[in-house]
Amino acid sequence: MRIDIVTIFPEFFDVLDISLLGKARANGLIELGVHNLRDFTHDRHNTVDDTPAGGGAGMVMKPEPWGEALDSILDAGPADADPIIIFPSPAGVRFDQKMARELADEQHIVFGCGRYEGIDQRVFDEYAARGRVRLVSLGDYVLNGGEVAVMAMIEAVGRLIPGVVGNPESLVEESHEDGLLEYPSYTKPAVWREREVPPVLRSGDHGAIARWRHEQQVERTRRVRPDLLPTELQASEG
Ligand code: 6GU
Repeated sequence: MRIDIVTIFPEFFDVLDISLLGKARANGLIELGVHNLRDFTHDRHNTVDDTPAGGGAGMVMKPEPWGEALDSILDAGPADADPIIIFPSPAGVRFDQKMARELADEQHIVFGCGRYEGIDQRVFDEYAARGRVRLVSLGDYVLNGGEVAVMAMIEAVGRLIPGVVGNPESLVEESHEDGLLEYPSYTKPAVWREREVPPVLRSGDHGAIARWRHEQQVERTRRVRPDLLPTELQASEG
């Protein structure tokens, strides 16, 4: 997969050199390009923002640098990859595990990190007319810019690309993969500060362990995220 990021803070993404994603880049599973939006300006001050049309507080990102940056990335991208452009925005559709799975199948993702009060609407309209554009939000709160959100999305998507996570089985039993939150995990010692590992987990009875874990998943989901419960599990089990 090819990932391009447009940002006024390219250093933000230096951490993608390390950890699982860094290894995936070294292995060639992920190809990453980080582009400084200011490199696509032509004035002495590398201006990327201007006052809002119609007045109001804050500044809006100018369309011209965005157009030049995105054109150059799309022209240089893999041939017939049908790129998808994602603009992180609190006004976007909610990012979730389903979207992460869908994005893991893409060949070329371009992330456009906005700052200030946003990007001139014509940038979205221009690229939506030419291809696939999505505004995507992490949740119902406001970040100063898209960089942290893009980092989260890259991590969620990157680990789903085949070969990135060493043991693919570790991907299936985690929160959100089956629509429920994950069950609690324990390791040795059997007793720590008088707190015991639940005896069923030491029973060797794989059927009982699987049932216990499922019950824990349902109970935890009902307690902290009842909105996630499938309807057949929503009635109390008594
Ligand atoms: Cl994707 N961007 C910004 N700026 N704020 C957010 C967000 C994204 N998701 C939640 N808050």
